[in-house]
Amino acid sequence: MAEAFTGIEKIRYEGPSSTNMLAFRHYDADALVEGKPMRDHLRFAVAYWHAFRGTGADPFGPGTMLRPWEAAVDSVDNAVARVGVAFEFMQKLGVDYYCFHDRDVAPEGASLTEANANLDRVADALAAAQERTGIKLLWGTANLFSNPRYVHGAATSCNVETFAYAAAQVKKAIEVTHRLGGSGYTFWGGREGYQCLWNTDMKRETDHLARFMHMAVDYAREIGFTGQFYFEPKPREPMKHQYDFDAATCINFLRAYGLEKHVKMNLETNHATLAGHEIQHELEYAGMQGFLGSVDANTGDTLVGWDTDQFPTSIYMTTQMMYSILKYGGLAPGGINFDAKVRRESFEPVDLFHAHIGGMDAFARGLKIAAALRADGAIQKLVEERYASWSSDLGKQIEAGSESFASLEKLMLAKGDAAACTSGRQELFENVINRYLDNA
Ligand code: XLS
Ligand code: NI
Ligand code: NI
Repeated sequence: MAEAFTGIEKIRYEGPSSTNMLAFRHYDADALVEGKPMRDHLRFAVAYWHAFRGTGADPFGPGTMLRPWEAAVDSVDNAVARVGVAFEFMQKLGVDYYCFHDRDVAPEGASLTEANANLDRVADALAAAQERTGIKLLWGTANLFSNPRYVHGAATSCNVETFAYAAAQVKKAIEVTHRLGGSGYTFWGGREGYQCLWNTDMKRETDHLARFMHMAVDYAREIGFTGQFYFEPKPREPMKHQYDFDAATCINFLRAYGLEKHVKMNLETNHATLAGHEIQHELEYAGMQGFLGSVDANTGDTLVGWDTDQFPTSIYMTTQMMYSILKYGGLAPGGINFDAKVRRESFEPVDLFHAHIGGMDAFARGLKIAAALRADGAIQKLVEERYASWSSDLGKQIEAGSESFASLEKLMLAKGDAAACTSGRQELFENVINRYLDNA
C-alpha cells in the first residue's frame, strides 16, 4: 500500500531541549515513572472518528480536511484502504491503542444485514493490521445517534423498534470488539436524554436505558467478552439534558439499576466542563467511588461554550489529571483516548501529527510532575496537616462510628466552643504546584 504520510518518519523522543516539532520532548514510551514505563501509565489511544472521519464541517460550512486517501463516495473498499492509513499514522506516532464506533470504520449500507457484512469486512482488515503492527483496540462502541432512526434516542427512544434495532447494532459491535481483542466497550449517551420534559416519560426512558445496558452486559458475558464496560458522562449536546450528565449522576444510575459491578466511567474533559466541573473533580469523584475507568482526553475553549473537542495542551490540567489517576492506581485496562479533533483551519494531514504529539507530550509532562509531587509527598503532607485534628482520639472515634450526637453534645457543652480553625492555605498549595511545574 502506498504511504499516506510521506516525508514523516516515526516520531521519536528527543528530550525537552529539542526544537524538532515532529519529535517528543517529554513522551519517552519506555522511560520508567514510579517503576512503570510511560506507555503503560498513559495507554494512549487515537479516536478513529475524529482522526480519520472528521471532515472539519461545522454549522456554517462544509468540511475542509485534505485527506488524499479518501474517495469521493464512501465504499467498503475505501474503508478498508483507510485502515491502512490509520495504522500507518498510529505506528508513526507510536500509540499502542485506538478506539472506534462501528459506523466510523465501515459504511452503514442499506440494511442491518448489509451493515453487519460491511463491518465484518473492515474488521478483517483491522484484525490483520493489529496483527501486523501490535496496535490494540482499547475500546469499541456503536454509533447510536447519527442515523435518523435515533432521532428520539436509541435505548430511550419512544419507538420500541428503534430500541430493538439499537440492541441488534450493539450486539454486533460487542461481537466485533470481542473479536478484535478490545479491552473495553463504551456507552456514550448520544441522544439518550430529552429536549423537552412535557413530551418525555423520564422514568420509563431511564428504565429502558438500564434494561438495554443489562442486556449488553449479559450478552457480552455469554460470548465470553470479559472487557470492561464504560459509561461516558456528558450533560448536554446534542440533547438539552442527557441522562449520563456527570460522574455522580452516572454512578447513581448504575447503582440504582444494579449495574455497578459491570460498568465504570469513561471521563471526558470537555464534558466535565460542560457539566460545570473541572475534570479533576470528575476523576476524583469517580476514583473515590471506585468507578475510575478510562479517559477521553481533550479540552474546551472558555470562550466557546460547546464540546469543541480540542487537543489538550495545558500542563496544569494534565498535572491535575495524572495526579488523580496515579492516586487511584492508574487507568488499565482503560487508557487515554484522544477524543479530540484538529481545528477546521488545520486541514493538512501533518496537523494530525502536531495535534497528537502535543497531547501526548502534555500528558507525559503531567505524569512526570505528578510523580514528582507524589515522591516528595509535597501536597499529601499539607493535606494531612489540614486534617490533623481528625487524628486525635475524638476524630478516630467519630470515624469508627463510636460517637453519637449525645456524646458530642456532652463534649461541646463541657468545652463551650470548638477549637479555632486553622488556615486552608489555598495559595500555598497553588504555589507548591507551580514550583513543581517549574522544576519537573
Ligand atoms: C461525544 C462523545 C463521543 C464518545 C463516543 O461527545 O465524546 O465521541 O466518546 O461515542
Ligand atoms: Ni468521548
Ligand atoms: Ni465529546
